[in-house]
Amino acid sequence: MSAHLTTVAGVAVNTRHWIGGERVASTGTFTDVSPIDGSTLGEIARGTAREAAAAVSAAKAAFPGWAATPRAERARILHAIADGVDKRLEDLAIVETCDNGALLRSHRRGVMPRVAHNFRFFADWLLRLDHEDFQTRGHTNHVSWDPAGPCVLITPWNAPLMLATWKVAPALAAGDTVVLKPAEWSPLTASLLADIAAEAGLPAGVLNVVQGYGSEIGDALTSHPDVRRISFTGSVPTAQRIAASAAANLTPLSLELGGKSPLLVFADADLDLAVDLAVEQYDNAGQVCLAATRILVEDAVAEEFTARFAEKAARLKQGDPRDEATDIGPNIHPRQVEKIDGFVRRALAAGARAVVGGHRGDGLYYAPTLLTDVAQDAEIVQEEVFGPVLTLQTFTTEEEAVRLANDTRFGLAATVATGDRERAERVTAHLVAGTVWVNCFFVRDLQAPFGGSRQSGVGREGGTWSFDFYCDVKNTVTAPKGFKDH
Ligand code: TXE
Repeated sequence: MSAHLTTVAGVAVNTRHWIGGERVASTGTFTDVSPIDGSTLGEIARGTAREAAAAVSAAKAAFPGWAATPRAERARILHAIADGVDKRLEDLAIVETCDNGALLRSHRRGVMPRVAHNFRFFADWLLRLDHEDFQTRGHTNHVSWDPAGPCVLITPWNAPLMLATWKVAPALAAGDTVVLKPAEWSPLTASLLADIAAEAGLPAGVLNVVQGYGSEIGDALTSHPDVRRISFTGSVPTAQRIAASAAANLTPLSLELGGKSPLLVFADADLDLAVDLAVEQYDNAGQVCLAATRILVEDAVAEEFTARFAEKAARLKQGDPRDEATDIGPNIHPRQVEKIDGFVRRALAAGARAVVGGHRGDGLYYAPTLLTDVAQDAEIVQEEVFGPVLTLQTFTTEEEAVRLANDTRFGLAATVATGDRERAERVTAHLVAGTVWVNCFFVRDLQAPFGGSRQSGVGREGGTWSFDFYCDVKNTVTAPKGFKDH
C-alpha cells in the first residue's frame, strides 16, 4: 500500500491534503488513533501555513468558474455527490465509527443518509432561491444571491462528516468554493468526501481539504484576506480565537458552539416520554452540542422520575460501537475523558450525589452518569461537559423552571415535557434558545434555522439562513428611464 493511503476496516483512505484537485503532502504527519481500542488508523498530513495558503489560493482560482456555473449544473453535481455518498455509505459509516467511536448503527441508518440529504436538500433549495422583484416609484428592485467567494469551514469531531457537509453543501450550492479543515481527532471521512466529490465531477479547487492541528494551521486560514466567509462548529475558546483572527479582514463568521441545554419535566408530562427524552441525552456518549444535560423536574414527580430514569439508564449497553446492540460507545480521546472525569470528581467533591454512574469505565468509556444535589452556580451545572454526564435539579413553579433553564451563558436548545398545551406555549415563549422542542428531541428539518443564542453561537444555519450567510445578497435598483430602447 502506498505511503499516502491507510486502510481502515478494509477501506482505503488517503492521508494527504486535497488541494486544487491534487493530493498534497506536508513535511510532518500526526497519528490518528481509534477511540475504540487505541489502534493507529493512519499517519495524517500535518498542515501548516504553507498548505493553508495553497488551499485558499486553489479555492480563489476555482471561484470564478464555479460561481459562473449555471445553478442547474451546480445542483446536478451536488446530487451526484449525494449519490456517491449513498454508494459508499457502508465505507463512510465504518470509517467514521473507527475514527470517532460513535455508533455504527447510527452512522448507517441516521447520520450518513443525512449527509447525502444535506447535498440534495441544498441543491434543491438553490433552484428555488429567488426573491420576487418589487417596485419603488416605478423603479425595479431585483434582489440577487451572489456567490461570496472562498469559504473556510472548520469542523469538530463529534459528528465529523455530518457537520462538515452541513456547511460544505450550502457553500457549494451558493456558488462558493471551500477549504474544509476537519478536526484532527477525526480526519478520515473528509478525505473520503474529497474522493466522492471529485468522482461526481466537482471541478478541481472547488472543494479543498486540509488536515492538521487547529493551533498550527487554523490562524493561516482564518486570517487570510482572500477568505470571504468562515463557518466554525466547536468550542467557545476556539471561536474566540477565530473571531480575533478574522477581525483583521472583518471576515463574516458563523459560529455554532457549545451548550448546556435544559430538559424541563413538568408534573403533568407523560412521564414515560420524559424519561425516554432524558435517557436519549446519552446518545453519542454525550458528545452532542444540543444535548439537554440539565434535567429540571417538578418536585411532585422528581422521585418517580429519578427512579424510572435510573432503571432505564441501567439497561443501556455500553461497548464496542461497531456492535449493533451497543447503545453507548467510547468518548473520543484520553484528554476528553480526563476532562469529563475532572468535572465529575469536582462535582462530587462539592457535594453532588451520583444517582447513576459517576466514574470512568475501561479505556475511553465513561459510565453514563446522573448527578443530583447540585447548586445552580456549580461548575457542573454551568459548564459544558461533553460526555455522558447529566445533572438533575428540581423546581416548584413554572417561573422557577424558566429561571433555572435560562440561567447559563449558553442558549443552544431547550426541551419541554408537559401535557398542558397552554403551559407549553407560555414556557417556550420565555426560553432563551435557538431551538426549543416540546415533547420531542432532535427533530430537525434542514429548512429550519439552527444555531444558538448568547455564547452558543453567532448566526443560523439551515434553509434560507445558510444562503443568507454564504451569499452576498445584492439589491439592484433599475430606473424606468435612461435606456436607449425606452
Ligand atoms: O474543540 P475545538 P476541542 C466543545 C466541547 C469539547 C470542547 C473541546 O465542550 O469538550 O469543545 O473540544 C479547530 N484556529 N465542543 O478542543 O478546539 C480544531 O482543529 C482554527 C463542542 O476538540 O473547538 C477542530 O477542527 N481552528 C462542539 C475544531 O477547531 C482551530 C464540538 C474544533 O475544535 C483552532 C466540539 C484555531 N486556533 C467540541 N484551534 C459543538 N458545538 O458541537 C482548534 N481549531
